[in-house]
Amino acid sequence: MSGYDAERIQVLEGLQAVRKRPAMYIGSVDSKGLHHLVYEVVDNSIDEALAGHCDEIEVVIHEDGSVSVSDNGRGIPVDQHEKHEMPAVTVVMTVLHAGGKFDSKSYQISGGLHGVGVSVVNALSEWATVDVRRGGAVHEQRFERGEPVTPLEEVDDASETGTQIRFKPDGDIFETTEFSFSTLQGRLRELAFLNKGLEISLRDERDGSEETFLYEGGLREFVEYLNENKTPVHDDVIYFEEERDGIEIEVGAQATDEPTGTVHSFANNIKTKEGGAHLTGFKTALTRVVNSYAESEGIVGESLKGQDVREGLTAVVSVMVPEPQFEGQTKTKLGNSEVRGVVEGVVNDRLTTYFEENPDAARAVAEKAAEAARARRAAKKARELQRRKSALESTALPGKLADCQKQEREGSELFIVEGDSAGGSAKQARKRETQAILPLSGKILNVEKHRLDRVLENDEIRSLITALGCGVGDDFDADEVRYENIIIMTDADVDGAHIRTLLLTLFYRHMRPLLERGHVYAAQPPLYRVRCGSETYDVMTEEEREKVVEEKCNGKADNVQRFKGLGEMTPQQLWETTMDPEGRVLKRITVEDASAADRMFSVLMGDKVAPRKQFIKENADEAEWVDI
Ligand code: 0RA
Repeated sequence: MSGYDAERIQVLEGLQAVRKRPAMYIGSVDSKGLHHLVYEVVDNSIDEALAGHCDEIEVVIHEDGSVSVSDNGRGIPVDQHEKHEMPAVTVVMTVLHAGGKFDSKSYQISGGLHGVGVSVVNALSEWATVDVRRGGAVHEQRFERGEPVTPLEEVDDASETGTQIRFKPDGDIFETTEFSFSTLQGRLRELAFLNKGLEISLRDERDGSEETFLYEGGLREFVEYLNENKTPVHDDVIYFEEERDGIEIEVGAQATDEPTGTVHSFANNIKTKEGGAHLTGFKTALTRVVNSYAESEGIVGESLKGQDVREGLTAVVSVMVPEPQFEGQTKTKLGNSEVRGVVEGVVNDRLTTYFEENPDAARAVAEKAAEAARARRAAKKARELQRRKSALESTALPGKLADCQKQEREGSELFIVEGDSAGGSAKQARKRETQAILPLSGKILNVEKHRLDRVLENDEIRSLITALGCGVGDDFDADEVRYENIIIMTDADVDGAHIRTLLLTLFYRHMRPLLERGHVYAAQPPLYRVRCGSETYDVMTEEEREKVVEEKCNGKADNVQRFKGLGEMTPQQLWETTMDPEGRVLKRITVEDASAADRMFSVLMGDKVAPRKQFIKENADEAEWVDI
């Protein structure tokens, strides 16, 4: 087999692979994928423009459904390619990954689905042609489904240089082959903003519509365009560009009176929807520079957050990075970590200078941010107020509460029960007239063990506050409490200890008068039930159990049952041992008990690790539920 035949087989295999799995190369075969074909070809001309050899690109939608992309660059080389034994332009048109991805041009566009190469477009086209104006002649070649059907031929004389690639997408591959003027218009306009001085025109021969984009002002004009229907709070767009450490950075920004703002970011002409290193660097520097300006001018007392500074701001950040790494779900997040610091440094320096030279813009941006900060704080206050108010005023009792029939406080009791299963038993066991049951889900409390103000946001705890009816914190009024006895009924295990500590801390910090007036109790469910003949004895501790067996059963009980938890008791047992006012044992919780719980809570939930470890060592039993 000659080298030529081997080469031909390789090319055919490559084209077949693309046609077999087109989505792997262009993302999809819907309208989005279809338009990607155009962007792929345009990207090659933009590369030629970035190299400084091209300033005009023309895109035409033809009547036959094909699209052509022409540029006035140097023209793709037409001389024989040594390795591939065919003209270089034929290599670019037919060999996968040739002419882009793997050679290291200064700013290759190889993010996401871009940069797969013109050969992929060719493979997915019913037909394609390339015309290279170079060396005084027009060189032309035609392809069908990616395969050359003519040799590269000189078809005319040419005085200028340039490349035109025209292709008709294959209807066997694409769901739709109809190009949209407005879709192409949007991306081409964006590319013209991003590449200042580059003229990009779009013509639709189906209806004669036409538009040309050329922006000498780059991102300055992009921001003006974005703010066209908004009200800027300063006249000029903040603008600068700089190359540092091999990275080109261009920024345009202008504050408006809008309630929201947007920072658009791009890397190597690709819109980085997921942001990345360049966006982070920009935001950090922006926040810092506006803060230091506001401070030096006495504009704010408190510091401005990033969100304050960006409120109403329209900004575009564009970077050109030699070897961009695109990450994230949609490969639209710039991963190159070195870019962050470079962008931050450039924006720091240039924005500081800009503010010194343009005090009107600086003042407008800083005052707008200060205004945003004031509004943010006021909104937060209002939310907090509303939250407290609704916690206090909410008259609807929580759905999980099984209230008692008695309306008066005197003689009524609320059992706060750990877990829905024990709650269910308690609801069956209770004396409806005077006893109310509120089950608390242990799991929910366990995940909320961080800060007490967060605990107050917990739905279970809010239910409790509503059931008690006496408010919390500043709104607390002990006279409003709906029950005479508040009985915490938890298991004698780690989770029970956690919930008890949390509840006692809540009472201690936010409803202390309830403790002072003696309203709060802990139920004392027994650990063992000892049977001896017709007698049963419920006991709280192992010592007690031994004593009962020794003294009441003459050393030998008929049966000893260990209660593992409240949920394991029958409603009858729960009533007899824990809830029946005649037989139960309650422990009244004093302020001192609750204060101990509060201290434990503080030590265990606080930021300091050393006292926490010490405390856990000393109180291994009670503190078992804490992660260190
Ligand atoms: C490689 C080398 C040279 C030009 C190009 C690529 C080129 C590719 C495309 C694709 C679309 N338009 C293009 N324009 C140029 C030129 C090398 C030289 O002349 O020295």
